[in-house]
Amino acid sequence: MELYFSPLACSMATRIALYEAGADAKFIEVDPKTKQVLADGADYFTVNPLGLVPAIRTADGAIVTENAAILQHVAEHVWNEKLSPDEQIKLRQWLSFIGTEIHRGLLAPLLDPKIPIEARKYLVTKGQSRLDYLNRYLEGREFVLERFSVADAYLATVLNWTRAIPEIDLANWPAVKSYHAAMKQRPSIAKALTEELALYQAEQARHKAA
Ligand SMILES: N[C@@H](CCC(=O)N[C@@H](CS)C(=O)NCC(=O)O)C(=O)O
Repeated sequence: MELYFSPLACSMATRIALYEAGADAKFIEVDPKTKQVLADGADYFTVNPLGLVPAIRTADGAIVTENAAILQHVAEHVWNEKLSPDEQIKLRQWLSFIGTEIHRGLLAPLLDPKIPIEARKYLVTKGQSRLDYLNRYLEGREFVLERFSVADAYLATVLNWTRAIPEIDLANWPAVKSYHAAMKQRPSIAKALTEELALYQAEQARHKAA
């Protein structure tokens, strides 16, 4: 399998999921500004016409985009996970919640330096109810489902961005904060974070020099 990623982006969730399985994978870095594959300058729009990471090339050569689809593919075909119908529904529900309410609906726009101040205020206010809901759900839980799943890989990845968003202080949501702290100790997540942080710093230096 090949994973197209950018450092510390949501694509890190798939890296974590692949590390969890000890899977053989090729990681292909995409520069988020130029949309070129770093190694050879290839045009990433030919892989994903939206220019968004992640994308994977499966063992059969198919390109799959969208976090929720990719993560479920990895769970089914790389982890060979057999979920009960109830667990499957829960997994889909949580992947959708993380993807729409937390990732795209709240944190990603707050990381965009071009967001107008009024939109920023609006999102921070609206986001409280999503984080309150997540906090209530995570109280007394170790994982999103009953055991570690690709939903944890995704949630841990996006919560990591709160470090760069002053208005979203996880201390206000203690269950979310302790969940995230525990996730960061998990070997697959710690390894992904360390590696991608170094790549992110290199990316920033490259952009500065350009
Ligand atoms: N709906 C997409 C969203 C993916 C996404 O937001 N990717 C971000 C990185 S976290 C990205 O590539 N942003 C670059 C851009 O917006 O041009 C999914 O779930 O995969």
